[in-house]
Order: sequence, then C-alpha cells, then structure tokens
Amino acid sequence: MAYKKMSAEEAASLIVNDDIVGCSGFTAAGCPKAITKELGKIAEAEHAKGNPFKIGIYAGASTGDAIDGVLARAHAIKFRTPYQSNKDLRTELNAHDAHYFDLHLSELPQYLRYGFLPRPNIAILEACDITDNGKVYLTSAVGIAPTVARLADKIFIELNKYHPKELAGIHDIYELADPPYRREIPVYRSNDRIGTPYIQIDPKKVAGIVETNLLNEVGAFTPSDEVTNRIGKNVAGFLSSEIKAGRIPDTFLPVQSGVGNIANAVLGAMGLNEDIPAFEIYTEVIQDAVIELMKQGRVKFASGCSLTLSTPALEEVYGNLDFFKQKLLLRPQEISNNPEVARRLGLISINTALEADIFGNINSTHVVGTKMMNGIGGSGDFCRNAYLSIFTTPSTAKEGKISAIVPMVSHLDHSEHSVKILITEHGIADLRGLSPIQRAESIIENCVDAEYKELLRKYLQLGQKGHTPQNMDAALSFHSTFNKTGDMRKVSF
Ligand code: 0RQ
Repeated sequence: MAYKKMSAEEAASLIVNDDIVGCSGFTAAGCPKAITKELGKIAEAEHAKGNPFKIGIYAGASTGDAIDGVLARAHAIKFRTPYQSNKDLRTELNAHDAHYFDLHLSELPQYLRYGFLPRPNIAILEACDITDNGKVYLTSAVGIAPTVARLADKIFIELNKYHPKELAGIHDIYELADPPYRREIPVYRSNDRIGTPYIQIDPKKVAGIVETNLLNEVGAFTPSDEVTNRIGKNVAGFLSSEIKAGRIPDTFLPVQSGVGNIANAVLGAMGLNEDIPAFEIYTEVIQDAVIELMKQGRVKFASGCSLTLSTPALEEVYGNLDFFKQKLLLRPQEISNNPEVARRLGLISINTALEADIFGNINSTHVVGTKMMNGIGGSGDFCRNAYLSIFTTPSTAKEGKISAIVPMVSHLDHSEHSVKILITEHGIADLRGLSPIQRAESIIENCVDAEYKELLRKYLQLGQKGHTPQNMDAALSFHSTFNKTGDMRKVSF
C-alpha cells in the first residue's frame, strides 16, 4: 500500500488546537472511532498543562460516543453541527461550553462548499477499503464524507476490518455542483444509481492510515410498548384508508421514517397491515425494522444514508451481503435528504415530534423551549417536501406531567404549513384543508390525552378573536406551570 500506516495515537498527535475536523458517518454508523478517542486524551493533557485545546467538529448527523462523548467530556469541542444525541455533548452545549448550530442535514455539504461555515482542514474517514490511486470505499454510512474529503488538506483513514471489503458497491457517491451550475438530480426511483461506488480522493492528501477492528457504537432499541404500538397501528390504519380513498396510489409511495422506537414500531405495524403493499424506503436512517421487513418481503428496497443497525442486525446483513446488496443503497445526505428528490418521488414522511400545538406547529428539538434535545436532523428536509408529512408523538411525557400537545409550541421547527397529519396513541388529526380553529378542534378531540382535553378546550375559548385564536397571556402557561410545579396538569387560566 502506498500510504503511511500509523497508530491512532500518532494520527491524533497531528491534529492541533483550533483545527476543524470533518468525519464520515451518520448517526453512530460509519463514524471513525479510534483517532478521536486519542484526541480526547491529548485535549485532557493539554488542559491539565493550562493550554487551550478545542476543535470544530462536523459529521453527517450524530456520532458514536468515540467522537461526541469523548470530546465533550474532554471539553475539546469548540463548535459542532448539524445534529447530536449524546448526553455529555448535550450538557456541554446547553451550558454554552460548546457552540452548536442546528441545521437541516441536507444543507451541511453545501454550507461547507459555499463557505457559510469554516472549511474543515482535516477529514477522518472510516473505510472498508482504499486503493493506491485514492478510491475510498466507506463502511456503513456516507454522510458528508465526499465533501469533507474534497475540502480538507489532510485525510486520515480508519481502515476498519470489522466491515467487509465486499461492502464495496453498496454506496452511490455523487456530489452536487453549486449554483449557477447545478443541474437536476437524476434520481427518479429509490434504487436509481447516479454516481460511483467510491469516493475519489487525491492520494497525496492521505496523512495516514490507521487500521482498526471496531464495532459500530449503535445502541440497542428499547422494545416497543403499548403506546408506541398504538401509534404504529394508527399510522398504518391511516395509510391504508388513504389507499382506499385513492389519495395514495395502489402501488404505494416510498417511505421516509425517522429514527427511534416510535419509527421502528410504525414500520413494524406497516409491515403487518395487509392493505399496504410491499413498499420502498427512501430515507436517511435505515433501522432494524427495515431489515426485518426486507426478509419478510414487505420492504422491496431501501435507499438511505446509513445502516444504523444494532450489532445483530448488521451482522445479519454482512452475513448475507449477496441478498442485501441487491436491496440496499447508501447515499450522501445531500442526496438522501434532498428536497428536490423528496418532492419528485412523493415521499410519505413520518417523523416524531417532541411537542405539537393545537394549531399544528411542531417542536422537534427544544425541551420546554430552552434545552436542546438532539436537533432538527432530517425532519425538516423531508416534512416540508413530502407528498404526505405525518408527525407522531405519544400524547404525554414524564408519566403524564407533560402534555406533548400544548396551546403554543415553546420552540418552532416545522410550521402548520408543512404538517399534514398528527398522530398520537389516541388517534389521528388530518389537518389538510382545515382552518386554525378546525385544526385545534380536530387535534384536541383526536390526539390529546383525556387529562388535558378540558384544559385545551378552555384555552381555545380564551383565545382572542382572530384567524388563529391564541391568548397571548396564556399561550405558554402549560410550560410556565411545568417550570414552577413540575406538572402541566396544574395549569389554571
Ligand atoms: O425522555 O429520554 O428522559 O426518557 O424526550 O422521547 O418519546 O422516547 O421519543 O426517542 O423517538 O425521541 C423528538 C427527541 C423523540 C426525536 C425526538 C422526552 C421523553 C424522553 C425522548 P427520556 P421518546 P424518541 C430522522 C429524523 C428530531 C430529529 C428527527 C428527535 C425523550 O425523534 O430527535 O426527527 N427528532 N430526525 O420523556 C419534554 C416533551 C417531551 C419530552 C418527549 N414534550 N417535553 N420532554 N420528551 N416529549 C433522524 C435524523 O435526523 C438523524
């Protein structure tokens, strides 16, 4: 091999304070895991000597603990974008120790190319193979890897033997030209291939190869419970009624589904519903439920940005690569999440809200308006541009002390104009064509928990006259009551 092999420690020693590092991966899948761990130790040692050591970090979405967790605990993150889900990083950014910029995931590569964000001078890519002439075959995700590899001055490769070289061919690498030269993206079906199976890099930029043999850091999902199962059944029932009403074609449309337990339960329920034909997925995160449904013949094909699979599910895919490579395709996030493609393919987009309001606005990110949870992720890329955008949420959180449906969202991520259907374990509010007052009535009657219905009906009566009957004194009273008493049920108007 033409490249210099080195230890993770040696590679980390070549990264210095104020560097800006772009990583491969999307969620914990496909992220580097060795060099950043060593970097955490270097940061701690430098801080102990009284020296500054902080770097900027870009990855496709969240990462495994080896990046966000290790570097947050070492107080080594200067800024981070576009998404995170790590407990320690969350603490850092909510305390303003690390600056976090919450961004639609499809936009990060072009933000970097346009110069809207500082250029990454270093890229760390996890690969299953690299050729002497600079063809890099990634592992279980793509994310922003093609863009950071092109923009960086120095590239480190973590060559991870855990991922078989035979993965080559599962990726479809395609980078967009920037305006005014951009053309349409020629993806007309979920399984269209438009690029190359590798990232072409300049071999001269490779600063070192670090050999590893490490599992992805994807956590196991908690099993579905009664609430998530009921949400799943409501979504599947709604989609089958849309087919019967002729509003979804008999052949169905590609599905985008968010991340987490609710998303797994929704896909499971769709698989069980006999009115829904075998379907395709065009999404960002491919989760365990997709693999299960593929084996059952219920999912025909899945295009995504990452295989965010538990270890048993990933091993199943790697053990049957001939079967799964026919049915899986991994794209860069600016293609998997691209608004143009979402609108063209006519996606059915299903994402989870943290809270919704009675008028159909969605907060996906901020707990009680202030604390960042994870980030907007791809939910905005998809919901604004989908054929049909559905938001799901359990009607309450924290043993009923929080109503997930409130008079006015405490932070706005997706407006009433983008949200078409709201579904909880109690039922479905179809918001299409409804005025604000009609939306409020439908959401209160169909989606709200019994303990909060009267309170929200009363709020609606308090609303001032006008198109959207809000009351500016009481609009955030659910939240202020929660802050004072720890229980939204104690609200009084
Ligand atoms: O708290 O962790 O202490 O138990 O929020 O809630 O119900 O377990 O749901 O794991 O699916 O996460 C919106 C965060 C939901 C996620 C969100 C508390 C609740 C619990 C988690 P605990 P659940 P999930 C594709 C698309 C934005 C990005 C996105 C998300 C914890 O889906 O990050 O859609 N979405 N990406 O108790 C206070 C409320 C609450 C609340 C729930 N109203 N107020 N706390 N909780 N509702 C993926 C990517 O983009 C990569």
